Amino acid sequence: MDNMLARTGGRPARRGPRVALASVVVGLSAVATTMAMASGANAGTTLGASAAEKGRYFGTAVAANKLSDTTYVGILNREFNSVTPENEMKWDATEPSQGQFSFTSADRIVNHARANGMQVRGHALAWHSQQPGWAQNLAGGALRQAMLNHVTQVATYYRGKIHSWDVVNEAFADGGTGARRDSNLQRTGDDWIEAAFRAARAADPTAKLCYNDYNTDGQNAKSNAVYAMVQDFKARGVPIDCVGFQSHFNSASPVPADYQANLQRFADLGVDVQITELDIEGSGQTQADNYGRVVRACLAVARCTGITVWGIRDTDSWRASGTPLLFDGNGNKKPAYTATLDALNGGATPPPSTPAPSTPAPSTPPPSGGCSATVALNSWNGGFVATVRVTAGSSGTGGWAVAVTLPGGATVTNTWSARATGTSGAVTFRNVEYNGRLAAGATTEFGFQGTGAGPTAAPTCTAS
Ligand code: G2I
Repeated sequence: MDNMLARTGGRPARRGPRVALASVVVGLSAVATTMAMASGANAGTTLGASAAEKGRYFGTAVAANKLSDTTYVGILNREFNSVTPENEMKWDATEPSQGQFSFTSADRIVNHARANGMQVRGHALAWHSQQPGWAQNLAGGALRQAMLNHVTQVATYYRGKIHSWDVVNEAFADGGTGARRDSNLQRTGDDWIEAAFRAARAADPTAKLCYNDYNTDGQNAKSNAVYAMVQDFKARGVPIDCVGFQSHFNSASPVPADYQANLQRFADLGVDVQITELDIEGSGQTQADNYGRVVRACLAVARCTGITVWGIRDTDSWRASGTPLLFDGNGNKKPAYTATLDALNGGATPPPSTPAPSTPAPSTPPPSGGCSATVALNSWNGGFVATVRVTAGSSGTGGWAVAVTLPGGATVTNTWSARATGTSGAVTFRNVEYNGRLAAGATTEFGFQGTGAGPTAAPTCTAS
């Protein structure tokens, strides 16, 4: 980790496949420029650098329309190494009309992040709130298909650029019941959450997939229900990698006494935990002490991989009157800032080491000789994403070709981790430079997206 941090200028190196690594490389020259211009941007003197020394990220929610505010951007670039678009990736922003996607505002944030070596948390793919009007008016199968298409399209568009996605946001009810929140999505069936996670994994196998919620920060009926869901998902192989704890605190909803224990019990289920929307209303030393507690709790949990505050200056907050953030309206550091930085620079804890997400290993044994391929299909009305797993036989492969037959009317529009010959009918996908050579029994994945119906016949694989 030390080497990686040195190479990334104190920012946490991204784990994961080539696509992700390329983004860090792209970001490096810009990071160097930024850091040369910034004063005091050394490890231990900014939130991001200090968190990186502990193997974590420190992020903030960002609003695209503030990226022209020089004070705002100055603090953002100096202090943070992760961003979450505050509203720009929500359903109403990204698909204002059904099937018409709009990524302009979200792209401004993603491009700023990548140019400055920051990670991006995607927020949020499926949520009962901030739905476009057309989705609010849907129900049943039509809504389910629309939601899955939305998840697929947005996660595909940002494939390789997102560190973690809030796949499903706030799906459980408040109060003591532990029930699901009633919503149009919930009324499509209890399995809507796992369907969303499977679609997100198929669309972007490189992002960590999170469930995100509030009032789950301590042990209570709501967090117990989320815990049971995560436990069930892990047992059944539903792809989930992380749980986000929003951590919006004030006097009515203070930092719970069992905050750290609650993070730990989720981590013990085999997921990362992240503090995703931290803000604490108050002022002075009391507020500072609370920030210190939250940061120390994260550092004490090995799989607590990062902290995001929900805005930069108090005036940027959704709860501005509660002055809940680390910088005042003029951009000056508050006591809460100092307490946060001190906590990040405090006691040593082992950095988290978590594997990159991966799809479950195939249950079938590797074929003898040659290679085999299986297709996982995520379809909606008018389109599909296919994820193809290639498994080398007993001789391994120097290269491979997978032949797929598409039904009439279907067209391949996008391919990743393979090169396609043809776009309709019989289409052959060949390995790219880095994934052709497979040891005996080893696997690799590629994917393609298309319009029309996806393939139904089994693909054939030829090794070379
Ligand atoms: O409510 C705080 C957060 C709770 N967890 C999920 C987060 O996504 C949520 O963020 C807030 C944003 O900070 C607000 O900025 O979500 C709100 C909506 O649920 C956002 O507020 C909206 C206003 O309601 C809209 O009127 C406004 O057009 O912000 C929009 C953009 O400024």
